[in-house]
Amino acid sequence: MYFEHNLSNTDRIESGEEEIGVEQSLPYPPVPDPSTCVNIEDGLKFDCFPRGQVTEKDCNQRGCCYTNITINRDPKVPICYYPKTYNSYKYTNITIKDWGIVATMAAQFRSPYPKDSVNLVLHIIYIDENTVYIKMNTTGNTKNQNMWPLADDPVPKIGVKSAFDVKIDMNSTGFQVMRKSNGKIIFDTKNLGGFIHTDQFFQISSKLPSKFIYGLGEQRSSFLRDVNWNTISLFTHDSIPLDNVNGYGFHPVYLCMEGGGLSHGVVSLNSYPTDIILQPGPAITFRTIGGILAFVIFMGPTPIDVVKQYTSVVNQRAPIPPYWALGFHLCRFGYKSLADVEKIWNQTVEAGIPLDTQWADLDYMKNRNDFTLDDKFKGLDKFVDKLHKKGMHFVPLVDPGISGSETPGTYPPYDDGMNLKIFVMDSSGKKPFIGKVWNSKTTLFPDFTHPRIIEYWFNQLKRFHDMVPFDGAWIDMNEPSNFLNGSLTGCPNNNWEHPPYVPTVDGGFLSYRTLCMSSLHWNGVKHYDIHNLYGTMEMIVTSFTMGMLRNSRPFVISRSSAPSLGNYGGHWTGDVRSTWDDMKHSVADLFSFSLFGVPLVGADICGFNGNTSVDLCQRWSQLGAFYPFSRNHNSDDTIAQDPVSLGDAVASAAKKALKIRYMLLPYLYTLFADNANDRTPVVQPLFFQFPEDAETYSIMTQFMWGRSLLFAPVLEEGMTYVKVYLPKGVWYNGYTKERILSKGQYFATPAPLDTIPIFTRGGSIIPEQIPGQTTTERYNPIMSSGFETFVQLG
Ligand code: MIG
Repeated sequence: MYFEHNLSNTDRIESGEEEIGVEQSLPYPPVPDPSTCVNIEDGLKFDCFPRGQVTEKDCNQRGCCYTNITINRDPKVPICYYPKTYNSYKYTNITIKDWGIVATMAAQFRSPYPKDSVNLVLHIIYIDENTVYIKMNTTGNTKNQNMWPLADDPVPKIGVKSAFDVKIDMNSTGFQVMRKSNGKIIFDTKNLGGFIHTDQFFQISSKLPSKFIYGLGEQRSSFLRDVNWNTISLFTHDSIPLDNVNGYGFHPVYLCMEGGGLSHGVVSLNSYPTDIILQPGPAITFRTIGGILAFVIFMGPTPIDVVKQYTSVVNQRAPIPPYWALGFHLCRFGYKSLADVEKIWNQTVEAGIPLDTQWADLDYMKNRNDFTLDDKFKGLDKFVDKLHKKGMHFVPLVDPGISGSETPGTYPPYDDGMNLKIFVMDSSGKKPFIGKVWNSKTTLFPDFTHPRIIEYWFNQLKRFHDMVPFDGAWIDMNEPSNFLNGSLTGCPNNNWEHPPYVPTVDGGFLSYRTLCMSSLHWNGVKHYDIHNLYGTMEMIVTSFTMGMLRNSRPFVISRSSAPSLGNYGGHWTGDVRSTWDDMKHSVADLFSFSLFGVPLVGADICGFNGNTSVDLCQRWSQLGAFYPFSRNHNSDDTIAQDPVSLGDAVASAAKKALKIRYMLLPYLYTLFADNANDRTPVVQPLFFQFPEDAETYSIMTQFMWGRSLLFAPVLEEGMTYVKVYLPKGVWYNGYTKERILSKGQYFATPAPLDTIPIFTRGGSIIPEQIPGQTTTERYNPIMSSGFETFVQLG
C-alpha cells in the first residue's frame, strides 16, 4: 500500500551504515586555471559559496572562480562560481542497457561539505515513451532512502520507444536529456555548476531550454517563475504567504514551455528540505539536505500531458469530491457564539445567496482543544441537524496538536494517545515531544506515520462525530506549526537541527516555529526526514477516517500539502491578506495546484488577514465564485466579511456570481469527473489549451475551466473593464452572447461592478442547471440554452 511505502522508505540509514561509499580522504579540488573562469556568461555562473562572506582564498579552496568586479556589477551574480571544469565526479563505467543506462562514477576531490560520496551509481530508466527516471545513489546503498513519492525504482521494461535520448560520455560530468523529435536538450547537467553528493548536502544544476518555467511550490509568486536569481525554498511552514518565504506546501515539480508548443516537466523525488535556485541562464539548481538525488522527467509534449504524466507518477487520481463540496462555503475565525453563526447564516440564506456549507473555526472548541465543544456553541448538534434538513453541510476545524496538560482522565484524545504511544517522541525516544500551539500549556503531535494512528484518529473523530454530526474536516496547522521553536526546552544540538547547509528557510533555522528535526516518528524516522510530508500524512489518515465515519466520499481540506495530497482531498491557500495583490496571486495558486494534482483549491474569498473593503470584496466574491473550492473565510481580528454584512454591493455581486457558478455546476462536476478519470486538470491557464500561442505563456490573470470557459476577473482597484486576451478562434461573451472572432487579440471588455467577464469557446456545449439555494436542490432540469440567463439571474 502506498502509505506503507512512505513509512519504510523514509527510514533513514543509521550512522554506522551512513559510511557506505563515504570517505574523507579525498584531495582538495585544484585551484581553477583562470582560463576556465572566463567566458562564462553571468546568467550561467553558479554560486559556489551560498552561505557567508567569501574571500578569494576560501573560494579557490573550493576549486571555484573568484571575480569581485566592483564596477557595473549586478550584485546578484555570484562572486564565487564554479569553473567550466569543476569535474567533481568522473565516470568509471557506462553501460547501455535495453531499458536505459547504468553508469558508475567516482569523486575526484572533496566538496566543502562533510562526508562526500566517493562512488556513485547513476541509473537512467525509460519508464515509458514519455517518462524517464534518473537516480544517483551511493554504490552499495541498497536501502531505499528517499524514494518518495515514487516508492520503488520502476521495473525496467525492455523495448520502450522513448521520446528521449540521454547522452553521457566518459570525458565529462553529468548528462543531457534530449527530445528526440527535434534534438532539443531539455535537461542539461553536462559540465555545469557544481555537482555535489554528500551525506547531508546534494546539489545538481541544469540548463533550462527556456525561461518559461512554472510550478515549484508552495511559495507565493506568479505561476510563471522569475528566473532572475530567484531562490525558492521548499520546506513546509506556517507563514502568511509572502514572496521569498517558504510556504505551507512542498511540491518540487516544474513545467517548462520549450517553445513551439512543446513542454516537459521535472519532479525531484526527494522530500527533504530543498532550495531551488533559478537564474537567468536560464538554469535551475536543486539543493537538498538528505536522501538521494532522483528525478523523473516527463516529455509531454503538451502541458496537459505533462500534468497527466506527473500526477500518474505520484499516484494521483483525485477522486470526484462530493457534489456539495463544489457549493459555496461560509466560514470565519472569530464567530462569538453559535448564535453569531446562526445570525450570519440566516442573513445569507435570506438574501438568497447560494450556500451549501457552514464552517466553524476553533472558536467552537473548549479551551481550543480538539474534539471538545465550548458552552458558547452548545446546541451545535441541533444546528447541524437543521443544516442537514436543508440539504446543507457542516465542516469544523481540526488541529493536529493535542493538549498535553488537561487533568488526567478527563481528556481522552491525550489519554488514548499515550496508551497507544502514537505521539511524536523527542530525540531520546523515551517521551513525547512537547511543543505548544493553541492549547493552554502544552501540545503533543500525533505521529501520522504510526501503524496505529488510524485507530487513534478514527476514535477521536468518531467521539466528536457522535456529539456533532459533521460532514467534512478542515485540517489546519499541519506543516506542522508550533508557537515555539522546537520544544519547551528548545532542541538538541546535532546534525539534524543544524545541518551543514540550512536551506533558505524563514527564521534561518529548521525548527523555527515547528518541531525539532531530531524528534522521532515511528521506527526511528526523524522529523528531519518527513517534515515536509506531515500534513499530507494527516490528510491521508483524516480522509480515510471521514470516509469510514460517513460511509461516503470524504471531504477534507488541508493547509499543508505535498505530492499525492490530491488523492485524498483539497487545499486552501492559507492566511492571504485582504489586498488586491493577494487576490491577484490567488489565480496563480489555482494553476500551481492544478499542476500539483490538487484540483480542489481556493483562497479565502475577500482575504483572511486584515480588514477587507467593499470594493475588494465585491471583486473577490466574483473571482472566488469560480475557484474550484469557493469559501469566504476571515481572521478573528477583522470586520465581518460575509457578503451580507458588507452591504448590498457585495451581497448582490456575490449572489449574481454564485448563481452563475451553481448554474454551471454540472459542467464543473464533469470536469472533476474527467480529472478523476484521466487526470485532465480542472482549472487551467490559457497556455494549457493554447500551447502554441506564446502570448498565453505569461497570462496569469485569466483562467479557464477545462477547455470551454474563460474567466477574466477584475483584479485591480477601480477598474470597470478588463483587457482580455482571447486566443485565436471563436468565442462568445457569456452575458451578451456576442460572437467574437479573435485573431489572438486583446479586447477591452466592460466589467461593471456587478459583473465578472466570462467567455465560452466556440464549439462547446456547456450543461447548465437552474440554480437553487444548495447543490442538493438539483431537481431542476439540465439545460444547455446558452448564457442569456446570466443576466436575469442577478
Ligand atoms: O494560528 O484556526 O490558516 O484559516 O482561521 C492561526 C485559526 C490558526 C490558521 C488558518 C486560518 C484559521 C486560523 N488558523
